[in-house]
Amino acid sequence: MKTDTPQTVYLKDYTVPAYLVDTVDLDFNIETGGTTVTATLAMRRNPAAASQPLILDGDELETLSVTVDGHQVPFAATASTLTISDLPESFTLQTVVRIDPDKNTRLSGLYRSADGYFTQCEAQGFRRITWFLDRPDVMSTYTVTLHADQATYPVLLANGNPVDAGQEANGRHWAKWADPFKKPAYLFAVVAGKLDVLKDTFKTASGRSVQLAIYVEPGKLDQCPHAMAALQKSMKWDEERFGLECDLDHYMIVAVGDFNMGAMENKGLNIFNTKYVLARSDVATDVDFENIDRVVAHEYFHNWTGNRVTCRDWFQLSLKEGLTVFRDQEFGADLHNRQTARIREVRGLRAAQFPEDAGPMAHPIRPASFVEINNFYTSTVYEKGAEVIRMIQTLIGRDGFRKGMDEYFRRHDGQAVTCEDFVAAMAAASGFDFTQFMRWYNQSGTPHVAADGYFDAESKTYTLTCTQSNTRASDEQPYLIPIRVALFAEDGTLLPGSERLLQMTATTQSFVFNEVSEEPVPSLLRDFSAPVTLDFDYTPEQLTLLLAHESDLFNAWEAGQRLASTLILDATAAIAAGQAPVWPGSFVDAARRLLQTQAQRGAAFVAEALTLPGESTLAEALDVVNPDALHAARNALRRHLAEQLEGEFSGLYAGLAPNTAYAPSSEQAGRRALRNVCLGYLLELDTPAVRQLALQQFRGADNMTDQFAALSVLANVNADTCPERDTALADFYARWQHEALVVDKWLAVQSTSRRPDTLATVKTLTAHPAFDIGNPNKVYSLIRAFGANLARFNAADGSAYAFIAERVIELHDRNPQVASRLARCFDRWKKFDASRQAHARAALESIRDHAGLSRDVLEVVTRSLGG
Ligand code: B3K
Ligand code: ZN
Repeated sequence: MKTDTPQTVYLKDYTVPAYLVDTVDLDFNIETGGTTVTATLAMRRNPAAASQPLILDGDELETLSVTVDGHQVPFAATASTLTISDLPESFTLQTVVRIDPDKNTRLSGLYRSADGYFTQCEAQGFRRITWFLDRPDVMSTYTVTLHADQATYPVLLANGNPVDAGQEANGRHWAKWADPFKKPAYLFAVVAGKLDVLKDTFKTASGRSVQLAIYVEPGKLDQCPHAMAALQKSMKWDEERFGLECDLDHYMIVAVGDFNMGAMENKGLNIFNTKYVLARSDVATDVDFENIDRVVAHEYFHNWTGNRVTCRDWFQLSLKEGLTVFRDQEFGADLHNRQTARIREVRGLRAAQFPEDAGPMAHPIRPASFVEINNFYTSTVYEKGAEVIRMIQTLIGRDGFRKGMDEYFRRHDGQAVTCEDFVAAMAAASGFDFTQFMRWYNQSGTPHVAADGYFDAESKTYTLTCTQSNTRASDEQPYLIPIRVALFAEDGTLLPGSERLLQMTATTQSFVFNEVSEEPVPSLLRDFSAPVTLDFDYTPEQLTLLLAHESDLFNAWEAGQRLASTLILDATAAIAAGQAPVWPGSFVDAARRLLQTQAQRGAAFVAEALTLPGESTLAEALDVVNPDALHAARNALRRHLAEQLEGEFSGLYAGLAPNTAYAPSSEQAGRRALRNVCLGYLLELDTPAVRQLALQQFRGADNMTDQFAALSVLANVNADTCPERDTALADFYARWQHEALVVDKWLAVQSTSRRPDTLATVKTLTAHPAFDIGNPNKVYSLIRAFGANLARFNAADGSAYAFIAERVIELHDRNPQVASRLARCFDRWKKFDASRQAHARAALESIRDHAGLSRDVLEVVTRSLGG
């Protein structure tokens, strides 16, 4: 919808709905040129609300008829509301509307994709299908009938159970579905298409049999088994860990290539981006396989955390999202490798959520206001939200948390509730006082903790003093911060009895450790026990000790990241001042020792520990970022390590060569990850021999992980001519041009390249037949990924800012949600020098001043410009 004047919605203004909808009966007549939707709603006045007219939500609906109890009634319609006054206490409202899913480029509501029609209703897409009270606290029981041409759309699906089906005149057919569970409209879904299906079953703990089905584009059935196995594993895991059983007879997943986000948890009829369903070892990487496990689990877990208990209003989004991300993280940790999973979660949080929390779109995990709710499906609501849930578990223990979950469902099954309701159940089950903890829901910004240690040899005490500050607003209240700590002796042994969970509640607080006979090395925030930044004045020797000896592998990794960050940031300053960076030998020695711990600590861990902090994470530590110097500094350290450890990297590369047939197991994935990290370092040397080595791996690989890793390192080769690079890119496209998800990888590997000519390449690729601005995956792979390429997006001449701004304008009306995500590339523009800021401001203003800007983009751009 074009902007009227975008309204801000406030949490504090919440009121209960004026009317309730007990049952919904929908009839879809899908025809070429338009779909007619007849909605029959059994409604009644909400006894809890004051008497007022009925105001229904709609968007781009052509209204054909409105009747109440079978009679035409007067109504007042605007583009987004339909108002009916003087209604009885209870009544049947019937509306008939026409919609045009073939022209629905926003992919919200009912829309067309290659193989048929699909829906996306969260957050407010249902109103693009029919007039409704489109808010999550209106829950109803649905029956749905679909009519369509049988040959073109043989598969007709809706939520719930199939109850009837039949033929109609003119080669058409129909199917009727009934969902026994009450649900909010955002969980509604239908599909009409020509799709292949993989079927299986799951037997629940109580012995019921659930029919499972995964629907995909014809010809893709051999890419479904991994997702099916993931679904079965998720169902089992939720029974074991949380005692939660699947409540459905039918659980369907439908994969679609045009989808705005990852997947959607519609009751019994999940709709997924193909990216999180399709996998086969030659087309999907280890990371893809793991992501599919996580996303399939995530949507399945929503069946309880989101669907059975849903959100009262959209401000409570983290109630279901933070909790469900935490659940999928735990599932992933149990299924794969707990410690590297944690490392990757934190890496992701630092790369995306910390910058968000420090930028113009910062918001608490429960925002207090929004203009467009789709702008708040953020890494703060999701990933920081999951960290907040994790802290609850840390504070009350795993058993306490499980009891709290039981209590939550005992109290709220079938309801639409708030974050307070969730925390109250946790409090009731554990006896823990969460009053102060609730600030995590209401304050934004990443808290900072400064820690200082004092050892008193005489009293054998070690006093740790911590001071917290909120980086955004000094007038905000201190948080309850759980800080997991252990103390280490100089020889690297853990001091007995020193492992503690500190609960920091004051702005400044001291914690005393007794019976400490030597000055210890504190290991702070073990397992990343709170989403904060933490400083302690470590010496490089202390960090080296933790990297080598800390048994909490997260903090061992963290020590390495701290060492590397300091070096890179110092080198950035040196390079900016025209000096050469200096690298201490001790760092190389530490890296060398790290390589030797592969057998004990696992290849996956070593791979993570050898991966330097990313540029966007490093940039957050700087007041003014010189992106070129930062980029040069990080790469210089990589090259230095490669030069010093060439023998080790080559040896490990050879030693880790595949010795069994490919399987996406975490053990094998760890070996591949480390081997490919070695390859990456070797390519820093950019000799003819290492280029050949990469090309050999590219050609010889029997799996996408190794093939793509080789392609990625070649795509970074900076030399003007690099035949290996050109060959690999060309061969890859020639081989995979018909696999859309692999083409996405091909686009992303070029848009994220370090090469200085990347913008030119990206521009050229926008005209390539492989690119389609109407497909979100393509836009994310080529354009948005480029926007996250710190050095290239922040080119000094502002050319990349202008390019992204043009793409945002090109997309804002066609697909506001995707355009708005693209506009977020500008989030950190104020971190750069005045000249870059001037270019970025001009680009943002060019978007803002575009006539009729969608409110999604307008909200992001206005906030970015500081309005
Ligand atoms: N709940 C959906 C996200 C919907 C996004 C709407 N803009 C997917 C998920 O979190 O599981
Ligand atoms: Zn979710």
